Amino acid sequence: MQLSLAFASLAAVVLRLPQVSAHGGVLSYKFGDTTYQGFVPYNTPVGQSSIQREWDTYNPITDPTDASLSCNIDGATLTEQLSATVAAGTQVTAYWNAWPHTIGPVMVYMAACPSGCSNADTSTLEFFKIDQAGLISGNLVTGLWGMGELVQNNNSWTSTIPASLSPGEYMIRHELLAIHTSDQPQFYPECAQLIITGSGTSTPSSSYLVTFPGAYSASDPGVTIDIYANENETNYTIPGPAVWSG
Ligand SMILES: *[C@@H]1O[C@H](CO)[C@@H](O)[C@H](O)[C@H]1NC(C)=O
Ligand SMILES: *[C@@H]1O[C@H](CO)[C@@H](O)[C@H](O)[C@H]1NC(C)=O
Ligand SMILES: *[C@@H]1O[C@H](CO)[C@@H](O)[C@H](O)[C@H]1NC(C)=O
Ligand SMILES: [Cu+2]
Repeated sequence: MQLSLAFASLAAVVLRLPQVSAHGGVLSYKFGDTTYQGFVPYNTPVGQSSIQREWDTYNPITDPTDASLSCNIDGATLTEQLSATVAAGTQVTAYWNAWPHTIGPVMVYMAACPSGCSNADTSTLEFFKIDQAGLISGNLVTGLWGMGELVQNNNSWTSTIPASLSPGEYMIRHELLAIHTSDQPQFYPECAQLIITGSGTSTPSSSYLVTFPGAYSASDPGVTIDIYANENETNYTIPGPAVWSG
């Protein structure tokens, strides 16, 4: 009995490894000099405390209108949900697992949480983009992408929180969009909660604000794209709104 149970759990681990190694997500963050561990997926949320919202799988979301596109599956508030207190203007670095994909853009969004982030249904938040990198040089297939730069840079991405941003509670949302498969996009969104401090007074106007789902559609040129059929193209249109820099 004990032996067969051990075999069963071993089999479960072995079966899970391939999908785990093929994809992933943000495992930790650094704000200024302070490191915060993320939620640990594939583990129970019970007893976990993190600034990150819960996410349960390394697998991508492949539908640009998926209900979980805001903060991954399932984006829930932890019972011991933390928020990082960070001054506007601070650099934020997100660290992924050993990231397997190098083709596609990196996008970073924030959203104010008018009623507090821990109570927020993330699909109702109005996100604005603070950073992005698409096709940096070369062509769609052999060129350097934001995601390639992320891999070269220790599987990490560093952005700056706009210095003039008005203080308050915010969600920060990192997103990778892998487009190396010609049949479907792969979205990897990750959210964490922040309390922004400072004396800034700026907030983005409505033209910068989007919701997830809502911001993207399958007909966006940067979402549904066969890079191999257009291998010599050197232009790429990053989906979503323009970057708001404060
Ligand atoms: C590379 O990333 C890991 C986290 O994945 C971090 O612990 C380490 O400090 C980073 N190395 C450098 C040189 O930044
Ligand atoms: C890209 O350019 C190469 C060299 O000119 C050419 O052989 C190839 O057919 C082109 N690919 C496409 C999809 O047009
Ligand atoms: C690149 O530009 C062409 C011509 O303007 C356009 O048809 C195509 O959709 C663009 N590609 C992307 C990925 O935005
Ligand atoms: Cu993957």
